[in-house]
Amino acid sequence: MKLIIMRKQKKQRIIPLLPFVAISFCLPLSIYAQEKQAKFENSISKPLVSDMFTADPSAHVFNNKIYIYGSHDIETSVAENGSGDHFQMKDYHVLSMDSPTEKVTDHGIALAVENIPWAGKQLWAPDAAYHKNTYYLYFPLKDKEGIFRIGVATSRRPEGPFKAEKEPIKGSYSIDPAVFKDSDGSFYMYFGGLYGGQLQRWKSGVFNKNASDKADGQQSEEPALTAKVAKLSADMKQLAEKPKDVVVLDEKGNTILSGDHDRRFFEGSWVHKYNGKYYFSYSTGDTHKLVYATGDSPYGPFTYQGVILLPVIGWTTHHSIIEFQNKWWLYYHDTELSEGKTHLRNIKVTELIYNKDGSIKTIDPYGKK
Ligand code: FUB
Repeated sequence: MKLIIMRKQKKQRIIPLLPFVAISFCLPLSIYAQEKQAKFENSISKPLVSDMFTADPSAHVFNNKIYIYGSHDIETSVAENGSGDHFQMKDYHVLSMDSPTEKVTDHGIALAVENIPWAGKQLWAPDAAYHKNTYYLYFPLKDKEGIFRIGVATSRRPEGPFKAEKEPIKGSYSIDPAVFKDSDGSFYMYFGGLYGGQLQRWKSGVFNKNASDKADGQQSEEPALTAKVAKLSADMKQLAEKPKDVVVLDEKGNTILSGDHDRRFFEGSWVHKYNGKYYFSYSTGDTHKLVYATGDSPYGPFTYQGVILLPVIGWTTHHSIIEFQNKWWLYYHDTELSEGKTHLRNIKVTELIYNKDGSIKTIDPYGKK
């Protein structure tokens, strides 16, 4: 009898506990959702475009207007993985603004994957440049073998439409081209990205199709794999030299190591010049920061300085920096419109402020008071 009562009590104790167990499994999720919502409410800026998903904004000032060359994110049935296979973008739209605070004009499709003769799939973060009456759109795309290459397309107008060259840029690989025009008129292309961006597969100089996408392919004490830089040819359609490493040093002059995920290069290069110094900025990928390093030459070496933008909600972070009417602006993205879907992002803009010593004030994307 005693035994039966005890069993009954145990059962009763378990049954009332069930809802609490269920709630506590759901709780972390709903707390996370609430935290996310609260962060978005505290956003320092709102999505610039809300009728489509946009990302990876490369902003430029052409003819006194701001033109934004970025990714056009889309829904996909491809599952999310560490190689970024769910980023299945198929075209680019060029956007323009009369000033960073005014409304955005969407100029429609500027280039689509079906119009690129060498295309496989996945149009990732592009950039653009202007030289001698022609606008150049540089874009990463997997070729028919699934290897990321960088292509170039041209137009007489900043908003396109752009016509792609028949072949990718010779000797190009990996992702995220960023083209910088120096004060002497030379153009440099920076590129590269880890994991799905395939940079670690090129470690030996040739593509290693068996290397893993999920790791840097490096020991943590080795110098980190880093972005590449090469001067562009006079016709803007080729690399004029073999790409060199963009070396980032720490405060003691040592190369940043592969294990230093808070500071090592991951993807999303951008270069701008301020008071005669070259600023190389990039995403740290799996630690989700935008950081920068400064140097005295477009080739570097660059010395790590600090964080420009704290992590946004979403996995990727990607930016550009421009000067417009004597103020500096940071274009970036987060996932406010899709409430956190990593591959459905929206571009934003906020002012970038320098301290007197040329350092950049760190921005908290959700730091609205
Ligand atoms: O948009 C696809 C990829 O995500 C870009 O190429 C990376 O920079 C990251 O933002």
